[in-house]
Amino acid sequence: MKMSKGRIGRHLLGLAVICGALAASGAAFAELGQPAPWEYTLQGSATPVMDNIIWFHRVLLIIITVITLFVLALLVTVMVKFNSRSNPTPSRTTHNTLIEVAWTLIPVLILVGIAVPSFRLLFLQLDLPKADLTIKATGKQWYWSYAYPDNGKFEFDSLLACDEERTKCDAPRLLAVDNEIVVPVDKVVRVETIGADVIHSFAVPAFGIKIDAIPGRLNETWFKATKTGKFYGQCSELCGKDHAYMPIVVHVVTDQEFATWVEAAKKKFAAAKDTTYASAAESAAR
Ligand SMILES: [Cu+2]
Repeated sequence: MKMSKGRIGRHLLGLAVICGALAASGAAFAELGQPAPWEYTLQGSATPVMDNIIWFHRVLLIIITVITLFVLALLVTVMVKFNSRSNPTPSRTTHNTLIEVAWTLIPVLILVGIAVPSFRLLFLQLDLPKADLTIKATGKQWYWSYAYPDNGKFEFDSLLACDEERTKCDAPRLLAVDNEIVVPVDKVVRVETIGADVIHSFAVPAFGIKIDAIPGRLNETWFKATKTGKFYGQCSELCGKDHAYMPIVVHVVTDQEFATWVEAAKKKFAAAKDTTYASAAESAAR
């Protein structure tokens, strides 16, 4: 089958329009802070770190697309112009200094060009700014415990909630918890993570954070949520049979709402202290 150049062009244009429409609809249906059906891009951003991750991802995608198309064009040219039928007496050229220098130097320059924003992003993620509050997240088989050392030293367990009663629960499947992390908006939150039994991983896609919670070692990361709402994450290190059932929910609220929540939480979790899984395990170990 032979296709004219014009027809190929129209097909490619059609494909590009379909891809563009899919990308636009994917973004439109996605709700901030949670996964969406048929989503294939990154989750929307709610922190400066995630803004940077998305930017870097897009830049890399453009670079690798251009490189791939370039290599494809070279391959097609070789196949069409230099096959034995169209080029029966091949050239005996073995070296070309200019091309050899170019194919060494250009990839080096591309890699250096990628390294600069890559390191800038790494430093942004790993260089903790001065924190407004600290949360300690302890990964356990198979739930999370959170402590608020700066706000009254209360702690609580956060377990998967309302999975059997899907109809009563408006949270996304397998992502709701009974006790959510509550943090104020536009504040730098330091997250310390540790594992109580095996390695877990604390990850919230919309914040661009994912950090292992390792027994005997305190890890830390940070986020500054710039939007209010609920942001869902999951344990991201295979940690045993119920690994899929230990979600993370961060509820970002205003300063006022946070202060009110802290007061209520102090009372609620002080009363519940002896009945939490964390405390029960601790007293059992004593
Ligand atoms: Cu896990």
